[in-house]
Amino acid sequence: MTRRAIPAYPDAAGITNVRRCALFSRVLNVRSATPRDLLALVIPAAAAPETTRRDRAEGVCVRRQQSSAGIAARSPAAWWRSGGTITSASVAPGTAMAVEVCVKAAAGASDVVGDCPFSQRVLLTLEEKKISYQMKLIDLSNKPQWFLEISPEGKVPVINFGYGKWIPDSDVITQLLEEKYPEPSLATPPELASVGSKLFPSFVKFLKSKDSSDGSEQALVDELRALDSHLKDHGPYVNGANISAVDLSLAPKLFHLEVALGHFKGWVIPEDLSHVRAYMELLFNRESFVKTKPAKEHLVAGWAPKLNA
Ligand SMILES: N[C@@H](CCC(=O)N[C@@H](CS)C(=O)NCC(=O)O)C(=O)O
Repeated sequence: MTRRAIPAYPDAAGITNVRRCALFSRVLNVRSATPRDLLALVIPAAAAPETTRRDRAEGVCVRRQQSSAGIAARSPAAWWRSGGTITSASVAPGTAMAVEVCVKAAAGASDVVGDCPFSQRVLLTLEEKKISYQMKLIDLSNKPQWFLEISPEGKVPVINFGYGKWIPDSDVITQLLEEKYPEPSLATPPELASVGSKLFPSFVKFLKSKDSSDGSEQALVDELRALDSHLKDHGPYVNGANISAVDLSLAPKLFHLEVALGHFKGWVIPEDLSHVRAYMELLFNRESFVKTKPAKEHLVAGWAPKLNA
């Protein structure tokens, strides 16, 4: 099928082409609307009522140009080739637009989630806020062209709130989720937002280290000890009784730390760091975590090539 851009045309409703494509894509559950998709969506109402049953079910109203020749008399393809245009599209009030999120697929198993802590952080936030979403798994070793178009840096996670614009970066995404879906609140007080922020780089340095005297193990233990001490005074979560955004950022990283260091170095978190250990157990047993975590073997497979790089 040849893909063709939706033609520019005057739009009384002032809806941009980007938004219109997003609407069609949403209705059709496809990445981007194609001529055929549009025809399938727009034309079925042979008697030319302006909305199709599917449009109405989805709360999307598509209006066709009432062209001189009369759409009903033409085949959809002929209509499109002759430059048939869609004059406006709008979303009915109250229509919930689907949230779509692209996350990393497991290496060698493109139908399950992979080992990206940033992707899992976003999934955790969606789960904890009980936002329904469509997950798209991206094989980062073989990125599809459509993915590179929506994520030019080729990175996951990226999210789309239903209006066609794809937004990258887990920091930005989780902040937007908090703004758009304030309940339940996952806001972390600013003074606690950086608790544990050096854990991940310290873990990666130690994991990759081939020199046992380079201090990387001690640096990691120091970071864990600082977190332990914070949790001892303020726990069980970083902000006390309730989970918040900073915990959802730390949870996947601590999971990577535990699984990867256990596998590659036979290393475990020192026993005296009991608050960190209890914290991890609490996080890893949450329904949201169980639902979004990568399998241990995929996590290990994801790290293996990086250790020999
Ligand atoms: N700062 C970004 C980091 C995202 C990131 O580095 N994602 C990795 C996967 S975990 C990625 O997409 N890498 C591209 C690649 O491997 O080709 C965020 O927080 O979302």
